[in-house]
Amino acid sequence: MTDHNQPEHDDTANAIDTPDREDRRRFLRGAGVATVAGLAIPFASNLPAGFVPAAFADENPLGDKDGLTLLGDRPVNAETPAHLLDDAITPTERHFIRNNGLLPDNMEADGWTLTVDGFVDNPMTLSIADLRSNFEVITRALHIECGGNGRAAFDPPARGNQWTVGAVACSEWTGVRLKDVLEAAGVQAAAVYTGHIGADIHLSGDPDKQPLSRGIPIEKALDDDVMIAFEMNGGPLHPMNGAPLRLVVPGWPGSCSQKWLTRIWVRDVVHDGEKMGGQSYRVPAYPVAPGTDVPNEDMVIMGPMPVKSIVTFPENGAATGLATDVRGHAWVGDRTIETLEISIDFGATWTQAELDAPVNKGAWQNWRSSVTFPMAGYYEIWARATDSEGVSQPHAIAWNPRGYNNNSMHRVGVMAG
Ligand SMILES: Nc1nc2c(c(=O)[nH]1)N[C@H]1C(S)=C(S)[C@@H](COP(=O)(O)O)O[C@H]1N2
Ligand SMILES: [Mo]
Repeated sequence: MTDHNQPEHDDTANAIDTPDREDRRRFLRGAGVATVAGLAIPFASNLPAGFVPAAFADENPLGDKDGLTLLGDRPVNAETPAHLLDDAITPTERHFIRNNGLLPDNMEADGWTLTVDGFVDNPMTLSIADLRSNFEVITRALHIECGGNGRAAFDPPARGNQWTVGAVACSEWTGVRLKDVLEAAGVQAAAVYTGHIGADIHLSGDPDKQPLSRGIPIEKALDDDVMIAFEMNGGPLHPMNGAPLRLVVPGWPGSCSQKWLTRIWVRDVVHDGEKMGGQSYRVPAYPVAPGTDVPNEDMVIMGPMPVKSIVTFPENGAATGLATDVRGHAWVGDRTIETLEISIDFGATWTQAELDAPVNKGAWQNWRSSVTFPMAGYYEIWARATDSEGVSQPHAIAWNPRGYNNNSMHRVGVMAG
C-alpha cells in the first residue's frame, strides 16, 4: 500500500538514510568515530569486535565469490564448502579468503613494485613488468591451506577463525620463481630467512602496524615451486587473494604466502615480523594434553603442513543410491601422497581409491572411487591419505593451543538407498 502523504523520492523520509560506501569503508578501517549515515553510534563501544552495523549488511563483502561461508567480515574470512571444492583446479570465485587486516587502498598492477633487500648483494625494486621480462614466467597448480583449517573441531576450542574443512584451495598461478628473483639479487651467505611484507592495512588503521608479516627458511625460499604470482587461473589475482602480486608457498601454512606483496626482506636471523612469535602459527615442541597452557618458549614455528585429504563428492548429508561415485583431493607439505583409502564402515575396512600424481610439484592430488552399500541406511565415507614417508591421517586431533594442523580424516555422511 502506498502512503500518499509521503513525498516520492524523498530520502529524508526513511527511518535512517542509506549508509554510503564511504561510511562503511571508514567503519571497517576503524578510523575515528564510526557513523552510520552521518549519525553517531552512541553505544559503539559495546559493538562486539568483528561486528559491522547491520545497516551495512546489504553490501556483500564476498562480492563475486561463489557459495563461500563467511566467518567474519572485519577482517573478511570465508571458507569453501567441501562439495564446492570438487574441481581439479579451484576456480578463483571459490578460492577461500583469509585476511588478517584490511585490503590496501590501491591494488593497481600499474605502478606496483616489489623490493628485494636485506642480506643480498644487489638490492632491487622491480615492477610487475620487470618481473615478467627479466625472469622465466611459469604457470603451476599450487595448493594453499590455512594453518588453522579444521580448527572448528578442537575440543577444548581454540580461538581464531572456526574453519571447518574449506580453508584450502589449489588454483593455477602464473608468475616467476622466488628462487630466480633471489638469485638475481644475490643471496649472501649470512642469509637464513625471508621476511614478507604486504600492503594490507592493520585493523587499527595505524600505518605503522602490519596485519601479518611472515617468512620462510632460506632453503625453502630457494625451492623451485615457490612463486611470486601475478595471475590466478588465467586472469588477474582476485583483490581478496592478494592482487596484484603475492607469494605462493605450497605445502606450508597459508600465512607464508604473503598477499599484496611489496617487499621480500632477506634476513640473517629468523624473521620477527607480525605473527612470527608468541603463539601465532606456532605449535608445542612436544605433544600436550588438550587444554594445556603452553609457554611461548616451548612453541616452535610451523613448517610443512601434515598429510590430509578431503571428500568433495558426495556432499555431506546427501541422499544417494546404493552405489555412488566418491572423489576428492589429497595433499601434504613437502612430500607426495602415495595412497588414498576410503572406508564405509567407520574405519573397520579400507579400499584403495584411484589416485592421480600431482599435475606438478606443489599441486594437490585428485582421487576417485566408487562404493556400493550393502543395504539402505546411514553411512559415512571416510578418507585417509598416506604420504611418501608412510605417514597417514589420524582419527583424532593432535591438540595444540591455537588450533593448527588438524589433519584428522574427513567424514561425509550419506543417506543411501
Ligand atoms: N598480506 C597478507 N598476506 C596474507 C594474509 C594476510 O592477512 N595479509 N593472510 C595469510 C593467510 S593466514 C593465509 S591462510 C593465506 C590465504 O590466502 P587466500 O586468502 O588467498 O586464500 O594468505 C596469507 N597471506
Ligand atoms: Mo592462514
